[in-house]
Amino acid sequence: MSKLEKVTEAVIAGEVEQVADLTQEAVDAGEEPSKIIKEGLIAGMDIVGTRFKANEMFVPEVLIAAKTMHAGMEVVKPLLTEGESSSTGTVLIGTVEGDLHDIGKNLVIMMLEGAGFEVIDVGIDVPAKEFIEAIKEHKPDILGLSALLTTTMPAMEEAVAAVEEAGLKDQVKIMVGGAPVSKEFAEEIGADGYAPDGSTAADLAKEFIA
Ligand code: B1M
Repeated sequence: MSKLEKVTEAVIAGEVEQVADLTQEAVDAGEEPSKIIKEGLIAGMDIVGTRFKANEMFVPEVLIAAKTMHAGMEVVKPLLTEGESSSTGTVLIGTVEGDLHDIGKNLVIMMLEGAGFEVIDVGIDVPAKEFIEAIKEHKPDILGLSALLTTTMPAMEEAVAAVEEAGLKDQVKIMVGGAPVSKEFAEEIGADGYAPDGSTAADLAKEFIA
């Protein structure tokens, strides 16, 4: 089994203590941090997602796997940001109202930070008015909205509409993402862009700033 496969297996098995050592071993072996994230840690969470869907894994195991993935991320995260001397721009990001999922959002944050962005994380279950208050306070270049449930996609639309109503649309670019979200939906609700994953989100954020 390769070092990255061991990382993947540790995430699936919820080996919180082991994952940090295995991730460090992959780092020491010269694996690229982004490759460790994508082909080790995220790969594990992808399998967990598939098994959860097939009722082969259940909520407590999924939560432990997520915690395990985070423990591995803690090892790689400082390496991602290494060498980035100045901030590329500021992204304010949160999961929309009614939605408690944050694993994907946190991955997007890591990729954004890795690309040199300063990230303000406003958390989960964030109502539109809180996004507006936070935009006024922090004046980010980009607003990132995450939704993992089809039932919370309307809240994403409400957040975009609230930005327009508050007259802030010229000040921030809006990027949306999350499993049920699509490019078409992003266009429909008036967002400036859609990213299917963390690395695309970082690329899109760079395009917005350029
Ligand atoms: Co929930 N859940 N969940 N869940 N959960 C899903 C999303 C689901 C698809 C599972 C299923 O039934 N097959 C389903 C949604 C169905 C739907 O709406 N179509 C679902 C459901 C139904 C629910 C509950 C309603 C279950 C219940 O209670 N009956 C409940 C809802 C709670 C709520 O939010 N109000 C619920 C609860 C939970 C847990 C708390 C147990 C846990 C969340 C823990 C946490 O986040 N802290 C959980 C989890 C873990 C999942 C699955 C298994 C995994 C999600 C995940 O973390 N994926 C998920 C099934 C699945 O995805 N296969 C599922 C890994 C992550 C890396 O991917 O989040 O997609 P993802 O993020 C990606 C991209 O989407 C993208 O980049 C990320 C990195 O590559 N991305 C962005 C995300 N945000 C972005 C923002 C961007 C750009 C890209 O720009 C700003």
